[in-house]
Amino acid sequence: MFPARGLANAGPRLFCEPSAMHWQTTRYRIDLTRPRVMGIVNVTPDSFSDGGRYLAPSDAIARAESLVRDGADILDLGAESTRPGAVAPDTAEELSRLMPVLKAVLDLGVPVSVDTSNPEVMHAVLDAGADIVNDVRSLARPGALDMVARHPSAGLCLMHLRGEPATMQAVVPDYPDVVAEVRDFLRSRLDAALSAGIAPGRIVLDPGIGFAKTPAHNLSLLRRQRDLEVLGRPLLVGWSRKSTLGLLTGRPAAQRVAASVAAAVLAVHEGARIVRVHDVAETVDAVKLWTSAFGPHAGPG
Ligand code: HH2
Repeated sequence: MFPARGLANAGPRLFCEPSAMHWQTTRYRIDLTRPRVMGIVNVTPDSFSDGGRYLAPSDAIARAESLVRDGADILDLGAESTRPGAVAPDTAEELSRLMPVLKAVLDLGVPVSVDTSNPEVMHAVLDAGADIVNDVRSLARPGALDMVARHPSAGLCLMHLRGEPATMQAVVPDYPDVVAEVRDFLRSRLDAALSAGIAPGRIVLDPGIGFAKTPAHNLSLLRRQRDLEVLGRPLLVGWSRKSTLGLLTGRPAAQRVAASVAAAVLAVHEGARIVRVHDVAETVDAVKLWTSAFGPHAGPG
């Protein structure tokens, strides 16, 4: 299980000069000195913004190929919608959605993340060569922590969530200080991962925009995003098409591109190293502007 993979497979795009800031994943050591764009592929019937569009493997693979052409640095495949009220697939269903797509997109030359909370699914996708486990439940399910810890190098994203996605917005979430709660939660999940033997360089952290949070909470997390830097790990942030942007603009999910791109750039400006997005081409262009002005090779003055 989990053959060790050399880093020689890594595509040149993600292999820049050595630097202090990297994300170790199964096949790739991702340089985070410039911000990275993670493109979303939802192999689901019910995702909040694109449910049903990529449920057929051929459609999901074509979507992944098009996101890579658009400049995605990382792909994130998900087979369970976290939309409130969504019905979770069982293990067999989640795997039958994921595996044909995963096997094909592993050849696209970019790291492939799988968005799952199910330890049996983690086992299967890591065995098949997935580079990253992205778990919105922060490896809370029994066996999940050990499953990732057993792998020698897979990357891991731990995200803040209170409760369960299906019911998280049923009561208005209430935090005395949302940023402090997110920070403390992520610190405790980071500690659990480190104690299980997962090397720190494999881990990135995510404040969980829209997960059991009001628009005001999400905006506080953007304004004070730098408070999370004390955790010492890179931040991955996902604002793409989320309902806070709908509330602010009055637009349905498919028309939130401009707000999503603006949120991604603001998150990068406040220190995010990876942004998880649906609209890759637009975000890549915007992040290029940010990188030219503020990135490691930006001019003086
Ligand atoms: N958001 C969603 C799903 N997974 N993972 C991380 N790390 N961060 C996020 O913000 C995040 C996530 C929800 O977005 P989407 O995948 O488009 O919708 P759905 O869960 O309905 O498939």
